[in-house]
Amino acid sequence: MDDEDTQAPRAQAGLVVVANRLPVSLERDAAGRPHWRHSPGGLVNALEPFLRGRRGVWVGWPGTTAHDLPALPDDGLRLHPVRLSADDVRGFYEGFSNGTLWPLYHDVIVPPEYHRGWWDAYVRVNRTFAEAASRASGPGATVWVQDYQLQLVPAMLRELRPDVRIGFFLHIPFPPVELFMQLPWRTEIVRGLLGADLIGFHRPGGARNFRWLAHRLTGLPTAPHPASGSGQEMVRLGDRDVRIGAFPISIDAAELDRLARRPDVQRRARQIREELGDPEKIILGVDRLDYTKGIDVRLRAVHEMLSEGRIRPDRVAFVQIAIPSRERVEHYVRLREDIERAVGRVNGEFSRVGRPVVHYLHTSVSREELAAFYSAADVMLVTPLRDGMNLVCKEYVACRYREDGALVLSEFAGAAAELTGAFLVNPHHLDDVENSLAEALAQSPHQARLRMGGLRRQVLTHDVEFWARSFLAALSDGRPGVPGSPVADGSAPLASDTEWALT
Ligand code: GDG
Repeated sequence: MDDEDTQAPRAQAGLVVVANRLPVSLERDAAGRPHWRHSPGGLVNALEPFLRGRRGVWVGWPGTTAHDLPALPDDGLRLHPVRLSADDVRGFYEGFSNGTLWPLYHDVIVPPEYHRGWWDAYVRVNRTFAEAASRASGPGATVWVQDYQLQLVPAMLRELRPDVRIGFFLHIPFPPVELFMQLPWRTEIVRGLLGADLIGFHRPGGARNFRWLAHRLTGLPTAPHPASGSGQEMVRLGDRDVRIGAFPISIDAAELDRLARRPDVQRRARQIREELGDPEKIILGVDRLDYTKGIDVRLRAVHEMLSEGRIRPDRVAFVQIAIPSRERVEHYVRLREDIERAVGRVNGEFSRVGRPVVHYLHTSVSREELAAFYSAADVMLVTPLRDGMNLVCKEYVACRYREDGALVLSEFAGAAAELTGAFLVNPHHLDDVENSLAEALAQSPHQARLRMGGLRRQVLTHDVEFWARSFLAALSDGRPGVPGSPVADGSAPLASDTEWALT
């Protein structure tokens, strides 16, 4: 792959997905020779049929700044790489995306940093992505831009290519109005997004916050979308309407259900239980090692329950899989130290030789191994302080084909709105987490079946294909988005709904 690859006008496509990362990563064999490996994920699985069917292209960064890379795989899904320099990665990715936007959009759990240099890199790299998307798009193509790293791409692309249809989906929460207003470049971001024809969020609250901000920051009029019952709203931009709606993402539930039923996966699940010393109950956490995920909350709850004798170290094992993430960003380095100290503390106080209470794996595991862990776990503990959706909880449910097991889920995950049969907890309220965990550990098989049966009906019928299809249908011909996700739902009023002066 040489520089020309990123510049050449390749075959143009009718459907173009633009995401920060391509769905491949670079690996090296024993001799150090580089090769590409597909990184399968829900998004790729969901979009692949649409992309293949329409000779689609995926535009994204290959995840390395190295030169002289091997040719990208071409197995029907065409990949269009965007080249980034080490400076771009520092300013755009580690800086503005993960040091400014990520914490700002996740309730400022850590303070966001505002640096002009990071913003400049964000603008520059968004332009590079917009240009690449423009080159990849055939006349009148549909372009679907993904996530917070690329919020300026819709407007930049529209300027280059007024003929294409542009959709944007935000995978993380859209913040409350007061928090978004901190951002020195708030108007630029809103204008960048308004370049799209359809802007999708996980939750109606995010859509509502955005609509309100778009009006306040640009003075543009807003109105409910005329398609009755769609729950969508519009911002009117002269001769063009931008639609705003909620499209809760999901997983390839049938694929995971099948995987979990495989005899080798079930065998591995039994083996995991044996390897853990055959405890009565296995509690599981699976997350990217991120401060939004509330891994510390779980460890505090488990520690306190052990101290109070509410759970017994010889009867319960807690497995935390923490996937390495953003390891060059300072807050993540500190988080890892804090979590590892907390794990050490619990084990130091409560473990016996050869029998730790907390089994902490700082690694990623294969899809099969993950399904085996989900199958082995009696209780899945998902306690983010804020999460756009959270797919892990849906994956656990998809794997519980026997309708057993229990899900303890934070109210602050987007998924809580759908998974109402979970033990819903406020992760800021330690007693609440502990009481729910105790209840989940003690529930009868009958109660488990009732709860899990309901959760499975939701997850198996609202899968990632449903999500992609709903979004693309709304983008292409104006049909309503996801039923049952109206912007004006009955949820508690947000700060944006209150009297709030803009100075
Ligand atoms: C963002 C938003 C939103 C994890 N460990 C392993 C592994 N995983 C996979 C899980 C799951 C995915 O990673 C994590 O997805 P989440 O949704 O839980 O969290 P984020 O990465 O923060 O995702 C989030 C999502 O975007 C989609 O819109 O739901 O709110 O923050 O699929 O299975 N996969 C494998 N090995 C691991 O060790 N194979």
